[in-house]
Amino acid sequence: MTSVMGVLNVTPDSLSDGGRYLDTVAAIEHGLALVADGADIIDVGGESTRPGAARVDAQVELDRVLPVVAALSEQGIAVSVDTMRASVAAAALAAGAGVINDVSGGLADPDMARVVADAGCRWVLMHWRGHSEHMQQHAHYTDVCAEVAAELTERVSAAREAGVSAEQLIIDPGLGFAKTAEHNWQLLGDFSALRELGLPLLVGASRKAFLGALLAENNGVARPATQRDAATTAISVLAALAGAWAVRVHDVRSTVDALAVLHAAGGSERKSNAANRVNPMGLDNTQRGVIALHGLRAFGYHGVHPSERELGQEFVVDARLECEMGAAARSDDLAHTVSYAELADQLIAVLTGEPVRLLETLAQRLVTICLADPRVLAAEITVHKPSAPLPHAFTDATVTLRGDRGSNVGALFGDSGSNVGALWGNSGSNVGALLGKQT
Ligand code: PMM
Repeated sequence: MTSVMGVLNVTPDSLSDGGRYLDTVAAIEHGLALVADGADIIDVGGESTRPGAARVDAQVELDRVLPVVAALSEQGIAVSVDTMRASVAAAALAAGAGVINDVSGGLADPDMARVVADAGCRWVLMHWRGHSEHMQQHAHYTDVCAEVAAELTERVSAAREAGVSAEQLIIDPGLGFAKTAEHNWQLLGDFSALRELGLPLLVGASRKAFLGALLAENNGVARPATQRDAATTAISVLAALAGAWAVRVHDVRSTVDALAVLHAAGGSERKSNAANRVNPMGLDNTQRGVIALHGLRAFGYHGVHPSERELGQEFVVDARLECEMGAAARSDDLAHTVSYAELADQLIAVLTGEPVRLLETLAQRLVTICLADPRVLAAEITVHKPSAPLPHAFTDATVTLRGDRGSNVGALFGDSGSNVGALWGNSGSNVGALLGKQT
């Protein structure tokens, strides 16, 4: 299920809640209220990023966010901090935050990648083209979906080069940041280019100006920010159907309610465009099945011993995928199911790729690959290392790891390990498709 990130702006000037929670006590109370409403994580920000906003001093930002981060974290609440500054991120992490939500995608502060790499925390890389004062000057694209995906790919590469692992990263298209309303709708209509990055997706549409414009009065007056929650909730549902990892919203309760309905109706387990085409309502037409691959073999260099790193050895993988396969069963079309040939290629690429020390880590990477397809509801991987360097007679050494689709606070902080890739589809499911557009 898609997680809900509640917005807590400790600022005087944010778009819809500026000034309401500038006082520390009021901010903490609001954070607790968002949790009571069902938020999975609270995103605490101390610097407004509304279009045209000027920057604040690092110390001012710190003074605003730190007591709130500390108070909420102390109560066991999952906290992210919305900051572009490495110094603020480091202090917030020390105060208990578990996620850095960096709207600049690491561009604003060259030290951010090091802080994140050292902490091993999750890092939201949002698409960004410059500070709020001037960002709308950069809202020029030929193909906004392709360009946003390409620029985020660069940010992901830079993060990886700085020592941040893929498991730490989350991407965000940055709706409203150097984007016109039309750009935002195009991005929401087609996530396929972003999906190619293979990372969890955060969507932040809440109360943004493009919704005010959509809902404007006949005389052109935009709908006020605080009256855009129903439209925001509709986007959150569409984002969840498209496989988003989380939505960032002000009105947590209505979002949680809407996602509960989606879940009860089976929508959060049916993100496949293909499945929806076969049965657009799709509420009672699912069939679960198992796809398995046994004895997939490849030569790799994983292991703790230097000799294993140097000489390599054979690894064998068994994969068992629990899948939604009603659409394929009805249509007899390979496009409607998980291709085990393609899956095998992807698993082999991991086996023969970057060496890791532990079979557990290897198994986790393989589970993540399996769960990247939205039709896979659960995946179990067994990795065999029959030639492990043991001074005894033995036939096999294995590790088995299972990952279930779904997200929770543990998953947000990466400690369940298996859900990172799970929230992305790779079968072409997207909002445009859900709205019946050709993509
Ligand atoms: N939008 C705002 C602030 N932080 N972070 C992420 N990751 N994604 C967003 O879309 C985003 C963000 C601006 O909205 P606000 O002023 O209402 O908080």
